[in-house]
Amino acid sequence: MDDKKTIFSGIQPSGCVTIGNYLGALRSWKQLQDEYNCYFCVVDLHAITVRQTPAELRKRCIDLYAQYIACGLDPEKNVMFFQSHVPAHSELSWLLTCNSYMGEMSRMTQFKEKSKKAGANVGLGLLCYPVLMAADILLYNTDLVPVGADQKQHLELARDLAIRFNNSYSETFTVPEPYIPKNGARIMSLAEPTSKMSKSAENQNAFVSILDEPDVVMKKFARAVTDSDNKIIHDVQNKPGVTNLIEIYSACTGASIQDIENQFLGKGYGDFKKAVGEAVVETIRPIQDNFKHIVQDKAYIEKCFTEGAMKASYTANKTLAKVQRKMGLASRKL
Ligand code: AQP
Repeated sequence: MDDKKTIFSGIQPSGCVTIGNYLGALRSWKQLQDEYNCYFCVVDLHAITVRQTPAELRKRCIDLYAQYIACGLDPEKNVMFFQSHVPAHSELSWLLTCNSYMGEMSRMTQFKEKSKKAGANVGLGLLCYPVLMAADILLYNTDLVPVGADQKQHLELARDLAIRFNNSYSETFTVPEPYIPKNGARIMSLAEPTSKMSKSAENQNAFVSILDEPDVVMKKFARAVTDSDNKIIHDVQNKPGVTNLIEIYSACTGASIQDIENQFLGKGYGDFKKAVGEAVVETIRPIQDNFKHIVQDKAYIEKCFTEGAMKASYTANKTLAKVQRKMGLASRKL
């Protein structure tokens, strides 16, 4: 193997990729693929921590894989696969679960938030999900994990589990570091701009998917929640809606915040929302064109994810065997 560092990242097939996932994650992954050994996974086992409709999930998994390719990730350069096709993820997850504590799991902010929404019957998967995420990362001797602010706590847990295991059973895992992309934006909901944009939001106007038609994109931006003072100024505390639109515009056009404020000085929200919508439409247009072609070629997608799973399994099984041996399980002879 070469001396490139290893990166692991993934997206849940819990909906169509949003401009949040794209501008915050996928776009920067594309820039990493020449410099690093990258594992890009469709984390389907994470999506089932909340109940899914099977036929819809199956379609979303394939579509998400095609969206990875459409966004510029190259299956030849990267190892791209479905998490459930590499059983070592589930197996290592159990071994790590046996080295995890209830206290640390129930303290996770995302668990607290998602379990509130789940009501009386909180699924165990929601609690254990960060251990599965740790397994995803640790199987590949990952050096760096590109994460948004929302995932930092889970990465910290992966680091803790790696260090705990290394201390208990001798040096085994690489302890991963967070990778903060240079131009990674955090995109907020268009309906509730103090919460992040999520692909599984119930309100369809809260997010823009990378496959939304131009007229849908324009309508969603026209309806985006702002405020009443009609000034295009970046102010997270007092003007979260307008600030979010400025950041989206900046992420799509490359213009600085200062330049955007100057450009729209004296203009109203109507003009600005139209400009943001148009910038987003132009950003996602080439992805949509690519997607339309790729998604039709089922045989190509299948070949890519099968080869990806084979490559991933090779490294993952080596790590898993090491962990099983160190924990005292009898060597597998098949
Ligand atoms: N709004 C966002 N802004 C910037 N980055 C974001 N990411 C997600 N939302 C934003 C980044 O996308 C990657 C994959 O996320 P994920 O699908 O694994 O889970 P998530 O973070 O929970 O994304 P969603 O869209 O909010 O999914 P649901 O609705 O299922 O919970 C991560 O790198 C994340 O930081």
